[in-house]
Amino acid sequence: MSDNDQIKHISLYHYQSCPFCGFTREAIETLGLDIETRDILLQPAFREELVAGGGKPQVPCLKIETDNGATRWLYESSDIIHYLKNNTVSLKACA
Ligand SMILES: N[C@@H](CCC(=O)N[C@@H](CS)C(=O)NCC(=O)O)C(=O)O
Repeated sequence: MSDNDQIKHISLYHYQSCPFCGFTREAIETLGLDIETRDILLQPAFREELVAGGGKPQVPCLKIETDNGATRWLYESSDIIHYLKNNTVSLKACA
């Protein structure tokens, strides 16, 4: 997957008390992005998806699905925020 691929859907795997998740949610809000959040403590099925797809239960993790059927699991809050700042013009929430 390249950063130029068209984004079809993005979801953030997280939980409320995780500080790194908090930084990431704040960045999403500041950027005005409309992104689905999936709490892995409230919904064990989300934790299973994260481990099966991403390989480990670490949060935050961004699941990026593209129009060509590719899926990328992006860990590390700083990498996630960098990605969102540079690749998400099409996800801006309507005012
Ligand atoms: N360097 C990572 C740290 C993330 C991290 O430590 N997350 C904790 C929760 S606050 C976690 O998921 N721990 C469980 C694990 O790593 O398996 C980041 O900035 O995203």
